[in-house]
Amino acid sequence: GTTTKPRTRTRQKSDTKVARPPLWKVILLNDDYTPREFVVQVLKAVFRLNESQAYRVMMTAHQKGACVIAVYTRDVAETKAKEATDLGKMNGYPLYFTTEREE
Ligand code: NFA
Repeated sequence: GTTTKPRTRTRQKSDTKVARPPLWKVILLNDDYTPREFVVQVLKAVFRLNESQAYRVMMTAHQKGACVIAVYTRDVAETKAKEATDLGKMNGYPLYFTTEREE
């Protein structure tokens, strides 16, 4: 006879979960040689920080050894860390940015 197609229940809006990608921190490490003003310029150029944000991040790394700049998806975090580190290298400085997965 006539067959009917099994039908799963309509998904309710209340069942919907949006997947958020893991976030990665970009961290500025202190060193003894890179000029403070150069660090500030790199933070403004690569991470789009304004002058006061960049100055505070630079001084925190200077005083504490490291400072989280911002969080991004893994690809963006790794690309920005490399671009910023390369800007230091191109200018003869040991400036270093690393990435770390957020908990
Ligand atoms: N410590 C560096 C100096 O005294 C400045 C600096 C800050 C370098 C933050 C790297 C990161 N010139």
